[in-house]
Amino acid sequence: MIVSITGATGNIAYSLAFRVASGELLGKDQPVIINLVDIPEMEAKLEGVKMELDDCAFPLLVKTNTTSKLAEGFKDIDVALLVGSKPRSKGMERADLLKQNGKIFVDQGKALSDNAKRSVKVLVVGNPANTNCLIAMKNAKSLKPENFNAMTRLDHNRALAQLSQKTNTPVQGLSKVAIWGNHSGTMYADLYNATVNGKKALDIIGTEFYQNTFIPIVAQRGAAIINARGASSAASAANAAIDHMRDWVLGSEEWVSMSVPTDGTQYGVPKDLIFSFPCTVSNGQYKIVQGLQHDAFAQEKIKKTTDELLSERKEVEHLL
Ligand code: NAX
Repeated sequence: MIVSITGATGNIAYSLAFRVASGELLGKDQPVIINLVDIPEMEAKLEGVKMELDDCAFPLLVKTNTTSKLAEGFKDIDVALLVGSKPRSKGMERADLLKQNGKIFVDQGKALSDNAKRSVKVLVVGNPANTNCLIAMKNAKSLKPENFNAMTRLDHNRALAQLSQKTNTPVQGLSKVAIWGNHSGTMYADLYNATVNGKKALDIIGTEFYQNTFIPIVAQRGAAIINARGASSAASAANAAIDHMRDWVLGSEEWVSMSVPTDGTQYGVPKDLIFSFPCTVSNGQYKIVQGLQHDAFAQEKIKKTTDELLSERKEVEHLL
């Protein structure tokens, strides 16, 4: 299988590429070709990443290609991990970031449409991930919306980790955690159905702690990492990208949070957004978990994150 990684000389890719090559993404018996894609100024550095991948002598790594041409980087690929984007510079407004990065995803959507396999699975990691994903999807005229996801798995994993620590329970004892909405501070980390060794999580941690401590910790975790490490999440983001794509390809009966295209029929969320829901996956197809109830607190949270996604979409309407 051919896996393309954009932003391949960046921090996340420096962890991601090596884990893809070692078989952690597609399985320990699946040979892979990796296409490392970045902008022309990064070509020399791309070669350096390739040299290090070569030097690992990964048995499953058939070949590594480096390129700054999207048509080459996306030719016949099975998996696209779209990590590359511009970081927000000093004084830059979020709207400017949306517009600048939005343009990148117009070109990438078109190039995927023209070059990738029809069955390609595309995961957008580069921020603002949900809206970038919408732009890529809308510009990939010959692919289906279902080919496109954005990443909220890092938020999902952060919620699992916090619940694990609070209840002193290993992660494998936890189930049915969900992230709804946007990969941003407005995301809704939902524990209403979550269980800890089969018992209701909320009965153990209490609603007060859940609403006033747990939710803000998960929502602000990215900023806390930057404060502590002096750099944004990289290895944990790469790990989440591996988790998301591995489950999408190989399946998951356990709920996993995936930002997927909406069609207007799911939990009252408007059509044409990329919105995170709890999902299960089988045969390479994700399915949104159906029939969940939302109380007034949950409804308000979901409305807030939906409104944010609608306002982001408005900012980039001309790119869709
Ligand atoms: P870096 O700044 O280290 O790397 C970004 C890379 O993208 C650079 O190599 C740059 O040359 C490349 N790039 C820029 N424009 C490109 C283009 N048009 N085509 C291909 N490559 C291009 O950032 P890094 O720490 O790796 O983070 C990458 C992205 O992930 C950022 O947008 C970041 O905000 C986002 N994140 C998303 C997360 C999520 O959960 N969805 C969490 C982690 C991370 O914050």
